[in-house]
This record gives sequence, C-alpha cells and structure tokens, in this order.
Amino acid sequence: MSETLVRPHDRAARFDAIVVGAGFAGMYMLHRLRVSGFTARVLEAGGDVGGTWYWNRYPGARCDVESLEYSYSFCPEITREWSWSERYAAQPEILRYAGYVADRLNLREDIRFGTRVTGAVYDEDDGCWTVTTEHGAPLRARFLITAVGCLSAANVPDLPGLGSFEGRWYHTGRWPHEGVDFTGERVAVVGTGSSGIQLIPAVAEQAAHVTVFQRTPNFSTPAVNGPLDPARERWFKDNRDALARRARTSPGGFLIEYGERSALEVSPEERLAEFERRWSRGGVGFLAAFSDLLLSEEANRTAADFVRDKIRSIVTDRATAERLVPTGYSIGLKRLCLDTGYYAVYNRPDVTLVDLRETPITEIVPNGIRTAGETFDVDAVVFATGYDAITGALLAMDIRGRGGRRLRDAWAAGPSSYLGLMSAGFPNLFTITGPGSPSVLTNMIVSIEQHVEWIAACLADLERAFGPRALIEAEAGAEAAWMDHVRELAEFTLYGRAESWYSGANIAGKPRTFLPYAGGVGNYRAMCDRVAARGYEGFLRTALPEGA
Ligand code: N01
Repeated sequence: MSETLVRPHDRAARFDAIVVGAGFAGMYMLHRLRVSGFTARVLEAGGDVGGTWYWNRYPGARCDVESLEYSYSFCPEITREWSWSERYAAQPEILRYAGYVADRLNLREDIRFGTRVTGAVYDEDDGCWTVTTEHGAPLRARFLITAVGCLSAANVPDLPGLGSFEGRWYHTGRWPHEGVDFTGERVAVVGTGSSGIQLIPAVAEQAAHVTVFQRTPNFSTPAVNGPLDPARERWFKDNRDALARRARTSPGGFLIEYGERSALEVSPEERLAEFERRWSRGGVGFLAAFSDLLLSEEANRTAADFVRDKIRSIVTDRATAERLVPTGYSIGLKRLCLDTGYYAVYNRPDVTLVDLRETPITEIVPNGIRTAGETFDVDAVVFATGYDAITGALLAMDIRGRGGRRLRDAWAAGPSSYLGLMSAGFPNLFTITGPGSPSVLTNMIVSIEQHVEWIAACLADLERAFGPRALIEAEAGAEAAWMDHVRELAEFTLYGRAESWYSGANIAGKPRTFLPYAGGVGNYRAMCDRVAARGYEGFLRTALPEGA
C-alpha cells in the first residue's frame, strides 16, 4: 500500500483545521491534512460523503465529464481498484465512488454528518476560528477551509402562489433520497440548463405528460454515452500519471484535443467537418474545436450556427424547433450542456414546450402553473432552476474575520479574493475553488486537486516557518491586482458578456461580475506554484505573538 493511504490521526476537541463540506474537495482535503500530520474535522450538512452527487439525485443526473477523468488522480490504489461502467457515470455510480474512496481512506471517522455550518468567527487574540453549526457545541480550529462546492446553494424561484400548490414540487439539487415515481403523472419542468436538459428525457420515459417551461433556450451537444470501452480504461489506468500531468497543464483540465487554428482561417467545409467530427464523438470537446470560439464573436457564431442547424434538423415541428434555438448570445456563455436525447424528446406527443418569453409564468395555482397564455394542470413541478453559484454557499454562512467584519459585507459589491484562495481580513481561511479561480470553467476534479495540494503544501510550509501559531492572510494589494486580472481576462474573452450564473445574472440583486478565472487551469497552476516558490508572494505570513 502506498504512503498516501494512512490511518487517521487522533481526534482532538480543538483541531488544526476544520473543513466545511465532504464532497470531492472536502474528502481530499481531509486526506491531505492527515498526511501532513494535522488534526482535522470535516463538517457536512448531508448524511454522507459526495457533495453535489449526494444531493443531485434527479432522474438522468450524470456527470458531463468523462468518468475516467472525473476521478481522483492522487492515489494509485484507487485508480487501479475502481472501474466505471459507462463513459459518463450516472449519479448513483459517482456516489458509490465517493463512498468507496471514503472507505478506502477511512475518511468518515473524521467527518461529522448532518451538521450544517451556520457561521465562523475569527478570534484575533488566539488566531483561531470558532465554527458554529445548526446542532451541537461550537468547534475551534486554527485553519478554516471551505469545500462547499460551486453549485450547492439551490435557487428556487419566488413564484407567487407556490405555497398554494396542491401537488408535489422538487428542486433538482435537493432530490428526495427515496426517489420520485412520476408514472402516469403530468409533470411540469421549469428550467432548461444542464439539470433540466438531463432530467427532461428521463422524466418523459415515466410521466404521462411533461410540460417544459423554458425561459432561455440553451445550447446542448450530444454526450454520446455508452458502456466504457475496456481498452480505453486499460490505456487510461496504464498512463494515469502522464494523463494527469497533461490535464493539469491544459486549459480546461480535460483530455481533449484543443484546436490551435482560428475558426475563421479554415474553409467553411473544413470547419463544418471539424464541428461534425466533434459533435458525433460527443463530450466537452466541442468548444475546443478552434482556438478562438470563446474569443471572437464571429468565430463563435460559426459554432453556434452549427448547433442551431442541428436543433432544426432534430426537432420535427418547425415552431418548436425555433423556440429551442438559442439566439442573442454566444455559445458557451451559458455553460454548454451535454445531453442524451434532449432535442429529440420534443418529437414525442407527450412532451410540450412552453416559451416563457412569449407567455411568462404569472403564478402557481393549486392545480398547476398559470402563464400569461393559459393554465397548465400538473401533478408535480420540478424546478431545474439552478444555483446561487460560487458565492451562494459561502455567504450563506455568517463568516466574520478581523474586527468582526462579515464576509457578506466585504463581498457586498462582488467577491474579492487573492487567487480564489484567500481574502484580506480573513486570516487562515481558505476557499477551495473559490471565486477568482478556474473552478467551474474546468474539470472540477483537476481544479479541486490543485487547490487541495496547494493549500496542504502552504500549511506545511507555514508551520515549518512560523510554528504552531502561524498566520497567513492575503495582502489587500495583491488581492485587488488579482481581481483586476480576473476581470481583464473575462473582458479579453467573450465571457465578459455572459448573462448567466457565471456572472451572477440568474440571482436577483446579486452583484454582476464574472466569477471564475478564465485564463485556464494550466496557467493558473503555474501562477500558484510561482507564488509559493517566491515565499508566498502576495500573502502576509507571520506568527501570533507569544502571550497574545
Ligand atoms: O442551472 P442553470 P442547472 N423562471 O442555472 C431557468 C452544473 N451541472 O442546475 O437561462 C423560469 O444552468 C433558467 O433560465 P434563464 C453545470 O455546471 C452539471 O441546470 O435564467 N425559468 C435556466 O434555464 C450547470 O451549468 C451537471 O433564463 C427559470 C434554468 O432555470 C450548473 O450545474 C449536471 C427561472 C437554470 O439553469 C447549473 O445547471 C447538472 C424562473 N424564475 C448541472 N429561474 C453535470 O453533468 C431560473 N430559470 C456535471
């Protein structure tokens, strides 16, 4: 057994580190903390590990990154022992994987489940965080590390009359664990992002009728899912380390071909052939067909028009097809969806599309949904309406740093973070995949591993240099410069024009700012490594004075 598989340390009432969340980030963070000899406790609101895969149990939920790549790379035993059944695993299998990793590394012993963190206060006298939860006594730790996920604070629209609805309603991100049987029912689905696009074909298989309420049509390309090719699995496992290195230094953290030519420098025939090749292969590589699809509107239009034509060729009813065709924004500025039979589902007689741009929802009534046009009687409503992304789960906790300053106030005009890792005024608080880091624009596992490994090394270096009373904090100037850089990159790319959860546009009153870092995971990693090599440039590192 490799040295990466270690026994847990003795547990203490006061910890070196508290980690919030036991998804893929929190699990790996716990493991790395133990390997470095730190005592740690993970606090998790759910009943088990898995994070987003614990909550998102809706029909059709599956990962849209290939499972081989959506796996930890740090542990050779885990790579060797685990086998995926499909190219893109469904939610139950991903949750089993999370459980298997937790067993293999004995993680659950240091995780307290059913424990939602409500707040954390930094004590300047002893350099500790006091963490409060919905249940039980507060816990204390020198380091507080959030691993709360970028898409975990569910957004249920505040529709008038929802309380009067006599049927059942659900949000995709809070799906009942016992499952939901829609057999023979009339089901409304509100929302056509990744979750809705995965869910609608699966619910259509069960329900008597599905009515889809679409506000903005989305671009989606086929996943081309299927059983995992054993030869590919063997090749992947045999080359895991080299492939992980390739992913880590790539723009998106995906093992795809990144096209190096402009979409505008090739002939229309060549461009079409390349789009066609990627469309039929499936997966996240479509937008990487050419180097400038997210840099130039003209180049982007070639890809968008290709998908628009595909939608028209799949959906037989002309009016429905036109309603499904996204217009007025560039492909990729809302996250590109991957689907299995999404557009074709509208060829079924038992699936109806309602365009909310023509007839908005006016209210929920006891029997269903009323729009400006008509009332739809339904037995159940599914809200596939997304999340208060990236900052929602962080700001749901009442976090107070130096001088009692609330993170909510510090971020009132939008989040501010150095490298997406730390914020000035909040010492010893790290945010895994926080705002201003590549996170959601990348393969999340790759970004999670990079952050966890960087934080673990940072803590070990800090302790070596400053001892057990060490403090680290982002410098305000470095943080401001980083946020300027994040904004410049968004403006340099088309992302600066995004009207989506990427920029907070889906949540009323949320400050508009492009939240992730758009410079690519490889460049970002190099910058983080450079910062560390230069003695944690841009961070203040010190030790709390003795007797303080
Ligand atoms: O949420 P979304 P999601 N009335 O915000 C509509 C990840 N994910 O849960 O565009 C009517 O994308 C809203 O309309 P509009 C992935 O990163 C990954 O689908 O705001 N409609 C939109 O159509 C993804 O991007 C997987 O006009 C309302 C939809 O609801 C992210 O999670 C699977 C409305 C919300 O789309 C979020 O996806 C699933 C209202 N009041 C999700 N409010 C994987 O496979 C919102 N909408 C890994």
